[in-house]
Amino acid sequence: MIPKYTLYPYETLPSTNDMAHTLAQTGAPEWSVVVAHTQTAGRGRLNRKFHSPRGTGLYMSVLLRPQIAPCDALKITTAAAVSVAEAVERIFGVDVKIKWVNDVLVAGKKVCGILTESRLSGEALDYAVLGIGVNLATPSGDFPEEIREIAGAVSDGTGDLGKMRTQLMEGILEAFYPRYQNLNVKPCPFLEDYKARLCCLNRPVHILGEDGTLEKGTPVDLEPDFSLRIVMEDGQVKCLRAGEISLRLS
Ligand code: BT5
Repeated sequence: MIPKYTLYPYETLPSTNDMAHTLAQTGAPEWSVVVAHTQTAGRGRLNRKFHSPRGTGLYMSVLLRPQIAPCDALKITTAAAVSVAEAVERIFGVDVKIKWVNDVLVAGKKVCGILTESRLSGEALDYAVLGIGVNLATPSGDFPEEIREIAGAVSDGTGDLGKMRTQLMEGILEAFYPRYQNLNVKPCPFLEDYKARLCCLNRPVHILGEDGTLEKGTPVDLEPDFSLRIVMEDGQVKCLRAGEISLRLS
């Protein structure tokens, strides 16, 4: 089922996430959905840039007001990753994987990034903005040099990209809605779906720490809180949470 959403469409925005924060702070209800044809300051985690060229991407932010503990906010991102994967697979007929924790891959290339930003009111979660950027097609003139090796698209660019954008946006909302309603259910009902799509299990990876340290290890399992159980090169076993580290596939 698709949630009853209110669409805020824009031609150009600095960032759809910023606009969703503005809506949240002026009292907009959840399922307010901001989309833009292009973003001039689209961002990823740690203020990294998310390249958002006009016409070839879906850039959307969903305002949510979940009744969950702040420590469970990561589940919004993981539920969204599985939902994007499912919708892309259904609509474009391609095989979709997830690179822990928030990247969605097709043929080993990143086709989507997800950025969830939550705000607290005292100790409780006030609201969350779920930002999703999907490359529908490769931009004319290709991706910029710095991401050419890693970025990909969900389609070959033939067909009506405008129609695809709407179809994908609704497909993502439809797949996300039931998972969102079950965020408090334990054990997490979408953990196995997420794990089945993980591309990093049982293969060696580089682990980049927050402080810039680089270590090698092999992720062997996903814990119930979505942290990764990793056997480090020296045999030590560590459970690492998103935010503490990022992975580089070797
Ligand atoms: C992300 O961060 O991938 C989260 C991106 C979220 C973007 C959406 S678009 C709608 C909403 N509004 C926003 O302002 N943001 C959200 P992260 O895991 O930190 O990855 C960032 C890295 O991905 C960059 O440093 C590049 O290496 C790479 N990258 C940038 N643009 C890309 C693109 N279009 N496709 C694939 N990779 C990209």
